[in-house]
Amino acid sequence: MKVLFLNGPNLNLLGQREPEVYGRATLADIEAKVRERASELKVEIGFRQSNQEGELVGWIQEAKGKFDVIVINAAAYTHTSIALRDAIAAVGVPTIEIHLSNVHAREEFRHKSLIAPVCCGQICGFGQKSYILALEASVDVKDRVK
Ligand code: CA2
Repeated sequence: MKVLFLNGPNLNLLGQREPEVYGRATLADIEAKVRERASELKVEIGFRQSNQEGELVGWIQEAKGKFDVIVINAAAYTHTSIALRDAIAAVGVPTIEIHLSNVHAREEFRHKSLIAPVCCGQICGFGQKSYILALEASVDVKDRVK
């Protein structure tokens, strides 16, 4: 089984600023934790980050036939991107939306996710554990037909 983790804009800055919101772990630290748990679960992992919406769209399209599940922290594009939503809907790969912070307890503009309706579910508010919870959930959603 193969799971593709996609990370959106500014997540490459994790660990450097706003530790009270996003924690002190860097994205590389999170990737290492995900890989550790994935090897216990015997899951293969792809782990990528981009600040470009189009690059994320490309990776979602390429995931078809190569990955069983996509886990995406689309960061700010969660709240703005019809392109990401359309790509997730088009490829039919079961997709889990994740966030480090509890977006529903923050500013109102973060309450709306354009990708949530085309995802299997959303995990938010658990810091880096959101990534591990999504990995564990991936095992259950992998055979879902979209
Ligand atoms: O909580 C999350 O994981 C978010 O996806 C993070 C996004 C935010 O726009 C979403 O509403 C919720 C922001 C990622 C930016 O990360 C930074 C990391 C360090 C310093 C500044 C920004």
